[in-house]
Amino acid sequence: MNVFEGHLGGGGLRFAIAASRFNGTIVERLVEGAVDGLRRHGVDDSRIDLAWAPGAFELPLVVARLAETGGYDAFIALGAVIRGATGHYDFVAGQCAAGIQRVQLDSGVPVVFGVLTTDTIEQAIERSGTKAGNKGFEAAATAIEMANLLGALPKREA
Ligand code: INI
Repeated sequence: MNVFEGHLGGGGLRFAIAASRFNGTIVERLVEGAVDGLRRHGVDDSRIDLAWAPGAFELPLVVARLAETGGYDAFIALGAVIRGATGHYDFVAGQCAAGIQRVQLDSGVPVVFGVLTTDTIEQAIERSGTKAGNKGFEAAATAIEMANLLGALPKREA
């Protein structure tokens, strides 16, 4: 039996984080968590790029453009879509998730969905470095695991 899995060593890998400025105080905490997660798994700072988009809706396009370069092993999309009083929520959250999935399937490069989708700002705060951990840190670990898993999976024969 052959078993394939991705280890959590990030040395030698290259990552880009795409983050959204909307709900920026929360997303900045997610970015800090993701960078901390990458560093603590052996990723050198020189191998981490960070791009800021206006909102979560724009994240898929930013990642798609970065993916065109062919220069990254995985992407981490970070944002915070908070239901609050806005009717925008379902459109922004749904299209962001669908777009990110599309980019990773089209590009063949992992794009981790580190976008908080919560009913309240309190729930978002809990997930960005307080009592429910930091989803940015978790996203970094997932990105490393997926990059290594794809590297380990069988390749198409030439
Ligand atoms: N963008 C977010 O990242 N989070 C939100 O909660 C949000 N809400 O609630 O509206 C939001 N809207 C902006 C959206 O992402 C786009 O930037 C905007 O619609 C322009 O395309």
